[in-house]
Amino acid sequence: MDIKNAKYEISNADFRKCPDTDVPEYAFIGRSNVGKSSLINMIGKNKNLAKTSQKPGKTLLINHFKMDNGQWYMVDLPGYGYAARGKDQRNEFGRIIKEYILGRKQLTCLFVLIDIRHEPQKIDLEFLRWLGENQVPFAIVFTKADKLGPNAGKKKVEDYKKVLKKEWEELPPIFITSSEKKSGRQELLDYIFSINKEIAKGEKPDIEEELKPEDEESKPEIEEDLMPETEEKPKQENKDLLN
Ligand SMILES: Nc1nc2c(ncn2[C@@H]2O[C@H](COP(=O)(O)OP(=O)(O)OP(=O)(O)O)[C@@H](O)[C@H]2O)c(=O)[nH]1
Ligand SMILES: [Mg+2]
Repeated sequence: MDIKNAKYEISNADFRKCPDTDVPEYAFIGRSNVGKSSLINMIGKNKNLAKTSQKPGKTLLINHFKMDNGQWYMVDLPGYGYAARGKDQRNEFGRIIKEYILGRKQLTCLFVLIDIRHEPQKIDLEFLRWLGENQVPFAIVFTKADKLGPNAGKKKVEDYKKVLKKEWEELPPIFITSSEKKSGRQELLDYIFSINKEIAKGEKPDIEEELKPEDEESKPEIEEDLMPETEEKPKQENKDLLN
């Protein structure tokens, strides 16, 4: 099964102003530059759907993309962990993201993107822990798989799982993708469509809502660490998206 269409709808800094819908919504998050916007473009089959950039810190707002004439939505979020940003901006972005994740009732699954080349990073592990503590359903998407050979990529993922297993009883769904090579797209879509189908049937989707880290003690300092940093103000930079 494939998408019928994908269309940019709106950008917001406040989740309360996001579209008033009652359909499932899938958001994409991860460190700045990990490839969130590129992945949305791959899924949407349109390289101009979401704005991408070689420089980190491109996406600064909550961007809604209407899928299949409004049957479901994809949401592009700002990245976290961009060390060049100042503390105030980190907190501001942290607030935008945190409020969206905890407050948006339509959010059905959060895809957390991780660059397949990197060793497990503290900021990502802490973010996953925070999701678990707040019972936010999520899946992990490894990006930029084309940068490694298939075997090296699989090994990286296995190593990552080992690290996760130290903390998590059960692992979330895991996907390996390359927006460059357009790989992993169908697996992601199958997952999304299977959840949409369950929701349409009125069933509670069987996703990782109950995932909880084993160690409840170490609370991540999400306010501080969650967000990217830039020299620029978080102004309505996505004006070019508002078309
Ligand atoms: N080789 C390769 N490059 C990729 C892939 N996905 C994204 N990139 C590149 O990585 C850079 C960042 O991509 P974006 O999609 O803008 O990343 P983002 O996570 O949305 O970044 P922010 O909005 O700044 O947080 C761009 O130069 C992309 O071309 C991929 O699968 N393979
Ligand atoms: Mg982006």
